[in-house]
Amino acid sequence: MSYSTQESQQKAILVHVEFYDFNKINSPLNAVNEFKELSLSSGASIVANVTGKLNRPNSSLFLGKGKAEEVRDLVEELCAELVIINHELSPSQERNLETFFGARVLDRTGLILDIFSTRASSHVGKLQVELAQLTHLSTRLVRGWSHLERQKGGIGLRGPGETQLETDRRLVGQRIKTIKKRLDKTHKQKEVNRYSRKKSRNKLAALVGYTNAGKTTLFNALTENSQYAADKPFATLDSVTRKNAIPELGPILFSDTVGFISNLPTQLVESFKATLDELRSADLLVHVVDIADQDFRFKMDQVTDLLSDLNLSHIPILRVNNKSDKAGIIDYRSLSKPEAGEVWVSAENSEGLEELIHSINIFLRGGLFKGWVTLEPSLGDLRSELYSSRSVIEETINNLGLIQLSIQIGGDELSELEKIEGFEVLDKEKITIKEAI
Ligand SMILES: Nc1nc2c(ncn2[C@@H]2O[C@H](COP(=O)(O)OP(=O)(O)OP(=O)(O)O)[C@@H](O)[C@H]2O)c(=O)[nH]1
Ligand SMILES: [Mg+2]
Repeated sequence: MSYSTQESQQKAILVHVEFYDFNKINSPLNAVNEFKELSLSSGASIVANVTGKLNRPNSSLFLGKGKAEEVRDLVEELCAELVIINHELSPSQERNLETFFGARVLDRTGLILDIFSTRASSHVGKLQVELAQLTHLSTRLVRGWSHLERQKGGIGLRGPGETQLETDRRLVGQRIKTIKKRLDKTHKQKEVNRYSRKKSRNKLAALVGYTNAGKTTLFNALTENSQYAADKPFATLDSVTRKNAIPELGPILFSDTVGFISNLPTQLVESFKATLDELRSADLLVHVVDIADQDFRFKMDQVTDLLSDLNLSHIPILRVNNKSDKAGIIDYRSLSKPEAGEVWVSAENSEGLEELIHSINIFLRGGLFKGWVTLEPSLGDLRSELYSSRSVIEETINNLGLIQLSIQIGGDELSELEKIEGFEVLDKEKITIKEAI
């Protein structure tokens, strides 16, 4: 894995603590590794890893006295500039630790926000991250940064941090208001877009999942796009929606979006309202799981919990076990159960996608049908619509002079069409994706 090196990488000590009491049965095996990846992603140069076990957080230093002293000694010995703690700290714990260590302290929330700030590229994405960072900062503005290298920027001080730390709370409050107003505006625009989509009868399938599961790789395979996919956390920040590139799927749009992570900072969830609203309007959620990851069960549960926190549990969900190639499962495609909404794929090799497409057709369109229909001459508009939704296979004129079409279409759409006067179904049969054209 390679990460871009910064001009001056900050020497950082990583601290990860496990709690005896708080450990759930289903906890990640590789939490330390994920923490390392996140820290490397932010451009830190890791000089030491400290782990420990605690009964409960210490109210003033978060860490136990002994552990805090161990870290302080390492800071001195290794000339570390930054201590990153893989947990959420209260503003006072962060402040106390900074004084105790004589080095800057960043908690998990600050770390994730920092990565987001380096990844945001769209206007809305940047505003969303800025809002989250300012909300996080506004509770921490009292601390004395003067002895620390705030001028340099650096991890956790990028984005608005560099300038906004100079200002007082009142200004931060004003900026938060302005951003919220701007986001509201884009939010309204998105609502208009959603309305037009509903009117055009396009269905929306949103790809969701833990960060690095392969959502963007799958999105690219399904839409023939080339969005940025990479082996690092939070490669995607801005959501994109595109038409699918598969004729058998008809009028279905796919949305690729930001990945989830355990203990996602609440500021981020709130700030990313616009992105998450995209999910709210989805007709189907496609949960992409990295089946080759030893923590896949834990990560799946995290995603399911977050979806339920976001009140999205009512949307039908389909599970895609991705990276089946990497997991070394032989003949994984035969494990797919499209009717039950679980398929095994390799997005990277575009394998198993037929079963996925079949499953999406079942869930979103009431299955796929093929048959002959006739249209009265007055239904010219409907004929064009069928062409533009890529439903028509063949066209003839019958001996009564009526347009006769061979179509391939979703069951739900066909039921709607059957209600139209002048549209007559001559024969129809349910088909699987393998029988589709
Ligand atoms: N072996 C293998 N690697 C895959 C597969 N799908 C994706 N990958 C790799 O996994 C890494 C992450 O893929 P992305 O598509 O960026 O993942 P993502 O879910 O969009 O990640 P974020 O946007 O960061 O949340 C990339 O290095 C991909 O090449 C797969 O089916 N098999
Ligand atoms: Mg992505």
